[in-house]
Amino acid sequence: GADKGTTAAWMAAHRGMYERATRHPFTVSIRDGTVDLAAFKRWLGQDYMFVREFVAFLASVLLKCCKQSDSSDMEIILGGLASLSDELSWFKKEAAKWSVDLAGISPLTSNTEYCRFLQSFNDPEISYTVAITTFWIIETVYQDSFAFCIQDGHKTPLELLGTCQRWGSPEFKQYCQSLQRIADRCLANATSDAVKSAEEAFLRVLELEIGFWDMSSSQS
Ligand code: HMH
Repeated sequence: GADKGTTAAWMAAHRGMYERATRHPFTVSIRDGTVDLAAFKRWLGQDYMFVREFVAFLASVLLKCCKQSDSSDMEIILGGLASLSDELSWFKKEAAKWSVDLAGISPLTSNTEYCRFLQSFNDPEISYTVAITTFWIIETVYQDSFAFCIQDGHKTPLELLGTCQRWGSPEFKQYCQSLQRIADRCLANATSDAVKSAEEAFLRVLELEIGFWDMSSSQS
C-alpha cells in the first residue's frame, strides 16, 4: 500500500517471529532483573566476535551502496561503520569489567552459522536492496530488544544499563529508522524477485537472532 512501507508490512505479517526475536526470554530476563550473569557474559564474548564479522559485512554493504552511487545512503552506512570502531572498544572495556577473556573465546555453533550468513554477502551477485534490508533488520532486533530493557517498569540491573542503552537509546532508534527508510525506498524500486529475496533474508535474520539469544542463554 501507499501508506505503509514494505518492511512495516513484513513486521506485521511475521509478527510472531519478530516478537520471538525481540522479546526473547534472555533479553526479557535482563529487563526483569532475573538474568543469569554467566549467560550475559557468554553473550558478551560471543557478540564481540559477531561484531568483528559485522564490520566486514557492513563493508560489503557499503561497497554495494557505492556501486549504486547514492551519496546520502553512503553517509549513513559509513557513519554506522565508523561507530563500530567505538563499539569494539566498548566490548573490550565491558569484557574487562566482567572478567571475560576475549582472546580465549571460540565461536559457538549459532554464532558461526550467523557469521557464515554475513559472509555470504561478499558475493557481488547479492543486491544492495537485499543487503541494506538485512542490515536494517539486524540492527532493529537489537534496538527493539534492548529498548524494552530500559522502558517503563524495567528492573534491569544497574551494571547492565550501559549495555541496554548502547542499543536502546533514542539515537540508535533514529539510526535504525533511517536504515528502514533506505530499505523501503530500495524495495519500492526493486524487482519482485529482489523483494522476495529480501523478505527471505529478513526471516533468516530473525531466525538467526533467536538462535543467537538461545545460544547465549543455554547452559551448554
Ligand atoms: C547478534 N545482532 C547481533 N549482534 C549485534 N551486535 C547486533 C545484532 C547489532 O549490532
